[in-house]
Amino acid sequence: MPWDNIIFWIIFAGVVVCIAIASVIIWRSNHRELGAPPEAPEIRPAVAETLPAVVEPEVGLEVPEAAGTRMARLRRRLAGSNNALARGLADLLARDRIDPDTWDDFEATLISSDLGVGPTTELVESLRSRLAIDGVAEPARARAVLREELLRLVDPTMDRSLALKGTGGLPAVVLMVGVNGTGKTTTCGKLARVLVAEHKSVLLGAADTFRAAAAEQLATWGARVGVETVRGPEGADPASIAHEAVTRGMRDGVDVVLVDTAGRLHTKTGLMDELGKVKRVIEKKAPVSEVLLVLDATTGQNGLVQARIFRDVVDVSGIVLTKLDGSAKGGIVVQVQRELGVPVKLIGLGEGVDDLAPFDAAQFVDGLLGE
Ligand SMILES: Nc1nc2c(ncn2[C@@H]2O[C@H](COP(=O)(O)OP(=O)(O)OP(=O)(O)O)[C@@H](O)[C@H]2O)c(=O)[nH]1
Ligand SMILES: [Mg+2]
Repeated sequence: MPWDNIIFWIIFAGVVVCIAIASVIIWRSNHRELGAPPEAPEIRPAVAETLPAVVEPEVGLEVPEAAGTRMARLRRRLAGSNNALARGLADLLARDRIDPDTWDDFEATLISSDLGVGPTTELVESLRSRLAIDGVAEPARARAVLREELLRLVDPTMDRSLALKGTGGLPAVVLMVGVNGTGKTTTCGKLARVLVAEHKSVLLGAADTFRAAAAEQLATWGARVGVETVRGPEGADPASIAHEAVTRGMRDGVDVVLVDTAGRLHTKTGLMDELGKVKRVIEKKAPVSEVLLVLDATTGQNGLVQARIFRDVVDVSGIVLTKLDGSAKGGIVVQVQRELGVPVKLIGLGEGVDDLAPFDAAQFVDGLLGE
């Protein structure tokens, strides 16, 4: 009996062990088929090493949109934003015969787009005489005539290049001026981005010391494009911040110093004097290459009054016309250029980082004509 029992238990134990071993083997092979990694610690460091390279672009500097696609997008937006004017032009072009009422409507459309009474009268008169001679039976011909006349008003002969080469090894200094909320700080940021993309070294100067948030806003733009910002405490003398920025720019050998200033009403003589002082103080260190007056395209005629006073105080060298994306008043380009004798050099077509474009007369007119 004992021997029988012992043999039985030995066989039983053997069977149990075999079943257990077989189970483990089957479980492990199934587990591998499901894709769970076997113990392979050597793979983990490799994965860990590649991780930051993948994440880096998300936290790194932004890469500007390619110039071609940017211009195409901005042209579309410009065409869309000048709907009223484009519709008026299309309406005119669609007719076989233009009666006096149509001319009146067309004139009203041009004036409401802020082209101004003088340029509107000029345009209508030259169109009337040219179309009377040529006839409007051929819409493509009428369109070409209209394009020519509009282009002449916008004046493609003006030099719209930005002076961004400093003289005698000094940085170029750009001073951004204008009334409140026109888009000065945003334009500084967008312009810095364009310049960085062109491999220029840039320094920002926060000479808007009215609000602490103003310097913060500029510094945030700077951080986005990898550019340093010189800033001072709230209430500091804006001229001394501008001076400090240019001094630092000279010391560091940067190509361009962009100086943002506080928005100020052109009617406040104290603030306008302060702006004059900012410019004079900078000029003790380096010539100011560009004084850009930032005008909001949606403010219409009031922009012209501002423009005259700013021109007298700081000798404006170029206009930046912002918010053209939300405005059917593209005609202001013509008026402001005539009024000041200064070209529109840049246009803002949105709040996005890439929504700044050099002004191009032909593209602008094609935008108006809805091309
Ligand atoms: N739609 C549109 N909005 C713009 C454009 N440019 C600037 N803005 C917006 O206008 C507002 C004012 O812009 P800022 O750059 O702060 O204007 P600012 O002239 O520096 O203002 P102050 O410093 O207060 O005088 C912001 O909300 C900008 O996003 C543009 O071209 N199109
Ligand atoms: Mg500002």
